[in-house]
Amino acid sequence: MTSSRAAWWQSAVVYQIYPRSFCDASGNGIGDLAGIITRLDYLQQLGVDVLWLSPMFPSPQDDAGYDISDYQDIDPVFGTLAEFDRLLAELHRRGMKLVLDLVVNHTSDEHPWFQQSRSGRDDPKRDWYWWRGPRAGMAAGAPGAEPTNWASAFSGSAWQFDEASGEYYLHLFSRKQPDLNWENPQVRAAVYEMMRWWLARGVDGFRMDVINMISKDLAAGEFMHGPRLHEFVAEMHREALGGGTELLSVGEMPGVTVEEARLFTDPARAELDMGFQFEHVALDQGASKWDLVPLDLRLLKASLNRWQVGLADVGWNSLYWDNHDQPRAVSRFGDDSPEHRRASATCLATLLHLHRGTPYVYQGEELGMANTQFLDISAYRDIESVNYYAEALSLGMEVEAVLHSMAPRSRDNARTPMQWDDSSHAGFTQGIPWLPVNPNYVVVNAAAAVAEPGSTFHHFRRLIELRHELPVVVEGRFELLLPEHGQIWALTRTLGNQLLVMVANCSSRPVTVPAGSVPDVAGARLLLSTHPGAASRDLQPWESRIHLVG
Ligand code: TEU
Repeated sequence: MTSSRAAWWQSAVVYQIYPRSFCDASGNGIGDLAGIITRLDYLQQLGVDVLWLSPMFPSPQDDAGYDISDYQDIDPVFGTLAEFDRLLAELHRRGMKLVLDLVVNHTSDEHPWFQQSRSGRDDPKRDWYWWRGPRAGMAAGAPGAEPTNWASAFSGSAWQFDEASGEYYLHLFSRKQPDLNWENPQVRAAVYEMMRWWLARGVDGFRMDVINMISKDLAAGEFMHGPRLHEFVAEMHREALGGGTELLSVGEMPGVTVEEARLFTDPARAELDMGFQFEHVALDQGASKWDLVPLDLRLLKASLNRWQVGLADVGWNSLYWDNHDQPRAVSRFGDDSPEHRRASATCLATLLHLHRGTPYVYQGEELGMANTQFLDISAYRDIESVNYYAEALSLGMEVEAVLHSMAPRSRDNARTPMQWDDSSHAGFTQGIPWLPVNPNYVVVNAAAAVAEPGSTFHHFRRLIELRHELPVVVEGRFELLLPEHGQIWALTRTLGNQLLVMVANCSSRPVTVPAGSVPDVAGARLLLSTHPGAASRDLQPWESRIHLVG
């Protein structure tokens, strides 16, 4: 129960399903909606409130479904609209909600809108996308004649030359993902109409893909946070979200600052409920995600603290380690060795879920699923990785060095099939999985975790219960303790006369909490711990404890 002040999604936990890799009922090796339906009791047992479904719309799958060719249907590989309706009904029957992935910064180049736009300079839909001629004084199609020097997130130029018209179209991601021109009111109206169509079908909100890219300023060289961004998002809220206060809207915003996030999530501005920021998932990289940099725990603590302080009085945080774009948290921020995998996965969950904001659990995170093994480039499927490999080799980098930097960062780490049990292919499919299952499935799987009371699964379940039971977890004022400690992550949450104290050893070495550095919890109620002996100041590797005082 939470006080009436808190919106329902502030005490909710969201579970992200990447449908391609969750559960395959058809036996074709690709996850599907029917497979998801068979696993809803598992999710209900975990206790999550909302399902965020990554795109299941018709798509050529150039970017694993984030290249949509029809916003109002289901790709046959995932099922049918009737199966979608059944999934939605089964979720609602269990008191759970469904949030769709809204990818409207761009469409697939196979979407009819783009097919028309590309058909000729005079087509009425030409201006639904960003078309520009060559740079002044250069021949169309000549090297370096692209309208701007923008690079695609998936390597190469962000401009694709179209021979037929002698113009270029913008694609911040793959060349099969042309950017929609949100300056055009017809584009915005079509998006809002589509959103209302899904809301009328009963969905409960949207996760908005790269929503901070929809306003661009080519003259200023800006493709993020353009001059009309808040205008567009506020208009979207009015036209497609303002209807129900029960709806959840979360915007994915690479590069967003705390100041910007305050504007987006200030309820008085009626824009978004919350946003995904990327500061903490960029601390272990240099010039690019492939430039590996050791992670200093103090920087990670300071980053999450900056967002806690920044949104303490207005707005709301999303809390995440993992999603379909990020490597597995236990491998990246924890220790995925057989000795420490479970404890570190549990420790990371404890400290994340005790921050102020809405936690997001990515499929398999509740099991401590880890990064997989890539032996060579043929093991990769993700366009971002495959394109990077080709680009790096074309620049003369050594194959071994490129594969070394790819293995821990590739998005494919998050896209290996969900590990259900220790049967073949981890019970994900009766066919051949589209991406091999992590070989550790024989030990790391849902069946074993659910059966074992002290498993990571049951720890996540207990963390979710605490959020549902204690307003101090949802609303309590956050304070980071021991900011400079290189192993201990300690924090308090305060609400009225209740003080919640969490300490965690974020290392694979024992550590002792410095005397007097955290509130005395002698006689306090131990809410959750991962190791016996929660009274001493000694913490075992990856040990976490939560006490409630008062
Ligand atoms: O991701 C946007 C984004 O910033 C990612 O490209 C991220 O920076 C990168 O994957 C880190 O490796 C969204 C979707 O989540 C992603 O799956 C899509 O590929 C992308 O937009 C284009 O739709």
